[in-house]
Amino acid sequence: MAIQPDNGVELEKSTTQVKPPPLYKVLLLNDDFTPMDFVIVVLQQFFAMDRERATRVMLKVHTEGKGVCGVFPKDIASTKVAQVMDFSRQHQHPLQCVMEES
Ligand code: TYC
Repeated sequence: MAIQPDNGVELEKSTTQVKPPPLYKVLLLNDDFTPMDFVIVVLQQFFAMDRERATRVMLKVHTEGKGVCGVFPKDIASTKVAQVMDFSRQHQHPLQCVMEES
């Protein structure tokens, strides 16, 4: 199938399939030292969760070892990871935040 622009040039329509950009899960990892209330604040502040949802996610991480905070395009996921890691370091907590392709 060809497209005919008004300048007379014929353009071949591309048949290349473009995939949607990959999405990344942002996860929190459990540790023995970060206070539960601090994790709840992180989830509220950086992932826009209300206190109830943040508490549920925090408890999932606490009991299962890890939990998903959200799913984002790569650049947003990596910004979230950096923000959470900086914030945790500033407060001298060892909280770990990682991303993985989903
Ligand atoms: N396990 C921590 C505690 O008992 C709480 C905690 C939850 C730490 C989630 C990190 O990602 C985390 N204080």
